[in-house]
Amino acid sequence: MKRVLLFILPILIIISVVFTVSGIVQVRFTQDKLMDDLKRKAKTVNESLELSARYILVNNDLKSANRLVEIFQRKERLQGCAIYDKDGQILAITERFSDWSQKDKPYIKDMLINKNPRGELESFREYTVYSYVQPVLDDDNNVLGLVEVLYDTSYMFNTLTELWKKISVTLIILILLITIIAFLIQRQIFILPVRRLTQWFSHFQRGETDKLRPFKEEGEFGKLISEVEQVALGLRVARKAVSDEAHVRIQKEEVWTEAKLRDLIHAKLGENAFFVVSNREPYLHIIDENTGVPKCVRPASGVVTAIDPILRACGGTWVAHGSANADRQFVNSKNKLGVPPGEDRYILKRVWLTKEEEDGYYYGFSNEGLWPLCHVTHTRPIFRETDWQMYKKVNQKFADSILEELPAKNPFVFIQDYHFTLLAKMIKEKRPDAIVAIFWHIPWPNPEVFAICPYQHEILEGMLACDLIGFHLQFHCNNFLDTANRLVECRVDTEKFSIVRANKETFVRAFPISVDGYIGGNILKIDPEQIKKIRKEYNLEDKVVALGVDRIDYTKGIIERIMAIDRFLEKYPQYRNKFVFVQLAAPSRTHIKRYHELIAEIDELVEKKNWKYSDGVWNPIVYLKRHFSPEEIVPYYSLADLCIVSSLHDGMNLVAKEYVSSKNDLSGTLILSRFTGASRELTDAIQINPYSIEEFSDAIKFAIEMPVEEKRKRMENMRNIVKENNVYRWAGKIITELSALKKEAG
Ligand code: ADQ
Repeated sequence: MKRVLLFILPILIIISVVFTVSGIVQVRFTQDKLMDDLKRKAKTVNESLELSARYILVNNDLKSANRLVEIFQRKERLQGCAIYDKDGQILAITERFSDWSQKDKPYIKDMLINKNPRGELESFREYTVYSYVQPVLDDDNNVLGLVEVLYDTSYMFNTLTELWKKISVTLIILILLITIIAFLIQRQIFILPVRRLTQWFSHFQRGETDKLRPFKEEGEFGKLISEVEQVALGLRVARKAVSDEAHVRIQKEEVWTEAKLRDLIHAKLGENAFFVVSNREPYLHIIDENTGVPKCVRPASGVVTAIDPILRACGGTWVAHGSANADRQFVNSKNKLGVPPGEDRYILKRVWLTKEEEDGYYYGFSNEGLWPLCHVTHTRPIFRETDWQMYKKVNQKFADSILEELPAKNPFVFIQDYHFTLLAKMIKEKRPDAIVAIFWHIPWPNPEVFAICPYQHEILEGMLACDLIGFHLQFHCNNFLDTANRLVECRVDTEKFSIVRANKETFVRAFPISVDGYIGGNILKIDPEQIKKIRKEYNLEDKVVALGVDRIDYTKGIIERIMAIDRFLEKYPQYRNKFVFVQLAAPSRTHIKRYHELIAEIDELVEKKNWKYSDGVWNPIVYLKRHFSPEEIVPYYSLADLCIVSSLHDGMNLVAKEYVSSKNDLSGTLILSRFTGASRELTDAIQINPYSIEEFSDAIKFAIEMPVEEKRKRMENMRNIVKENNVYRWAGKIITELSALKKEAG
């Protein structure tokens, strides 16, 4: 539209200028012509009056003078006439024109002397009149008097106004016609072919290759189309080749690597990459408070830590909430961008939410309702009807955004977490052919606890639209099966570990998540200078360093950790001045009251304990409350003699696995809460009950004093487990399971 206007605007301006100029000329010409006519007519009338006037003036016949002016005023358009005597005094004048006698008329005096006729426009009352005056002479050429005729000129003004109107109407019609014709032409030669090309490309993108018809266009546009067709053909051939090669390679490789996962996805999912949906986006664009320049940040989130390497490996599209303040600056017209920035390994599609939507769906229902419901940490879940309505609305918004992207064949949608329990159903309603899986990153409670939720049926119904539901632990799978069995009408098959409801079978499986096991990988190129710098900055030289790395969340047991450290220093004073606990803590969900209170509670506790033990130089706790990039966290893992993970309840806990992965030199000890999913795999960690402060504080002493050989042995065992069960294996198992479902469905 804008482009058409840009094109036709100069044409319209030129036409309007030409029309206006020619209009002015035409009006001038008409005006002159009308004036000439009037002058001629006035002169003729005046001449015909002259004879009678001479008689009247010679005889000074006032009565005849009055009759004469009366007769003439009835003539067409003659407004009036007047007869003057030889002194310039009016003898007779048309009655409705009697005011004329009061008008100052200097030309009368002049005319009595110079005896020349005169025709001019004169203003009278609110009009303009044409006055033609002629002297009446006797035979000796002496002035007997004057005769003046007066014409109303308003008809001329009306005629010229009419003319302007006609010119303007013609101009408007012309402008309209040109605009309509320009639109029609541009639609025919530009919009329609571009629309066809866009549709053609969108079918190609969605893999609807049977709908692709070659189309012919002439000229430059035809050349463009032919180039696009060549690129598309090249892409299809390349995709097919990649998929075939992947099939071959996958048979050969044994250990799960990024490359093996990539091959598996290409081989199993065919031409179309897969779709991931989560609330948290893997890359945020945030305006730096100090510089005012936007920067890209990876959020502190277990889901992001796990899923990002998978999409980096295999490409695809990740749909997530665009929540950061500079996010809109970096997307294209379809709200997409290539990530990681500069590498463009996969597509991130951002979904925008209003403040109200984010408040109800994310802070409200997801994090004040479902999060505490699923974590047994004695924080009361809050369910508000308004939050639930927003949660449904946002699930629908995401469903619409995903449906727009789904290819014609083989769509695989992999949903992340408790924010999207209704999404599978919404997607399946429109695309029953799509294979949909959800991974539940947090624990699933027992049926009695879940039954608290007022929306339990809708949530279960929404989740049971999935083909596959994944949990970290078999224990959570069992809880889910029990919950479905008790709360909805369904058949639970304990052999196949599936749930059948309304003829739809949903498989439930445990897939313990992990990290990318960057054991020996690039990220671990640690700069010893960096470690030295940190030690110096926080006075860690010659100290035993314990580390905690968490989002600030009441499930992570940060308060219990500080209490245990306090007890440890109380019980074992020999460690005072020799032990420092460093806590990296990223504030999260800060709009929720409970989180707000927790942040204040931790601040106060750290302050109190440091005050209790500090000798002026040494502080037992270094509390670094901010977000760290993965590269910034690695040196801390590296220098820490022990890492403390004390979650009160945690689906898995990736910090434990990250710490183990980073310990290339087999140093370090892991203290791990029994209530984390990770504790099932990392049995060589020192396992604790974080609620038992006594046991916890003893575990710290035990970890420090453990013989080096035992530490190395335990670390080696844990590293082998994490190396083998890395996140590529996790994703590989899910993809294999999904593609088996696809075969069954197909
Ligand atoms: P989270 O509750 O987010 O994940 P977790 O698994 O511990 O918890 O992962 C946290 C991630 O954030 C880690 O990668 C860690 O390095 C990072 N992180 C922690 N503190 C940080 C800081 N201060 N700055 C920057 N990054 C920081 C949810 C579930 C878990 C489950 C994961 C994955 O609650 O149980 O393990 O999903 O499924």
